[in-house]
Amino acid sequence: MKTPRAFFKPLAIGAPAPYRDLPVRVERMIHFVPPHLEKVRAKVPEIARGVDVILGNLEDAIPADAKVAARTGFIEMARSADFAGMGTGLWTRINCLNSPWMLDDVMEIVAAVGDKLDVIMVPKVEGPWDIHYLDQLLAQLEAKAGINRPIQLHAILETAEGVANVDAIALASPRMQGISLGPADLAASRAMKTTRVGGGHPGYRVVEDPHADGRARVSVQQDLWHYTFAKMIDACQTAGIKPFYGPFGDIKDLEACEQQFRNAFIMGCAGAWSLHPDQIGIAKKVFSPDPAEVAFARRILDAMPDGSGVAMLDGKMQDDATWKQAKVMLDSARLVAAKDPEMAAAYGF
Ligand code: 1VU
Ligand code: MG
Repeated sequence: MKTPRAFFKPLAIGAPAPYRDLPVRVERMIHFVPPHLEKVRAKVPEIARGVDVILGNLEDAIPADAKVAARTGFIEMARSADFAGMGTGLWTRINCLNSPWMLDDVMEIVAAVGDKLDVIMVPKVEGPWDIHYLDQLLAQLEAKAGINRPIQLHAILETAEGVANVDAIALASPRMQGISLGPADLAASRAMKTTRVGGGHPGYRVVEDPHADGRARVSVQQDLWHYTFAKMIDACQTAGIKPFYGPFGDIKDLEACEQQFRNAFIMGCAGAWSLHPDQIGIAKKVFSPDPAEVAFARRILDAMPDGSGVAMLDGKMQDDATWKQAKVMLDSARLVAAKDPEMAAAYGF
């Protein structure tokens, strides 16, 4: 383990100093695009205007014979627009560390467009050693390319071993920006008996006790992901990085997608992935605090100007702890409003 003083030292001569704090950014949706498809790539500058983050995916869902085309397509895509100028994050998801493509993904992309790249998403992270490896490699490549701000790392939590090590992954490097739950690979790694990408399962439920009169027993679907979310969110918030929900694969089931995203938002996540244009609006709506909740949060802050003491609002007790919750809500709304004029109007800012 590094000493506290060494933690923030650049890992290569000439590499930029690591961030002490996360850059302040709104990241309600990480929109996935397949960069080997010229038709989709052509739409990227337009799509980028309507999302918080655009991500060129190189890993799963890209056919093996299109891996190189996806990498060169991403480089083209990165050059196709001024993402920073429009306030949109530019990310890529590289292939996993034991694949034949990962090394060239990182080396070629950083050399070509490293100055435009905000975050590298790393799949199937098992432990802090995976992050340490990339931390060192990126420092060397940044130094070589003369990049003057660090490229951040985002881990996908999608193996049983990764979940067991999530605290150490979150704390592995000052490059860590956040962690996403990857429910599809995680299900396979855990030998869960599912064939879906995120969301609930009709077989995973609790049934009430039998009734004496024999009437039907109520049975309710439960949340398969609650334990993992809670563990991931605690790890991220302890480390001062951001937790995210990952993919929701039933593209046509917008209602279930919205519910999965909302569960993540309420539990503390900053955003989710959008795999299809139809999921962008859902993420925008869910991960922007609700104007009615923001209005109530303002009333709490107004009722307790110095954040201490006790007050009653609509029959509900408020004290220092609800003041802090209200502050989280209002700070988050202010961040969203600074980027999104429509939401700023809805909040009355
Ligand atoms: O109307 P057009 O034909 O011009 O456009 C189509 C389609 O090309 C476009 N579109 C997209 N544009 C930008 N970004 C996208 N992600 C995107 N997806 C689709 O929208 C128009 C309507 O599309 P559609 O409803 O006909 O949908 P398709 O059948 O064409 O595509 C559906 C899939 C799911 C295949 C497509 O959305 C996609 O490839 N999404 C990304 C998938 C991905 O990145 N998967 C990996 C992450 S999830 C993971 O790793 C764990 C499982
Ligand atoms: Mg995966």
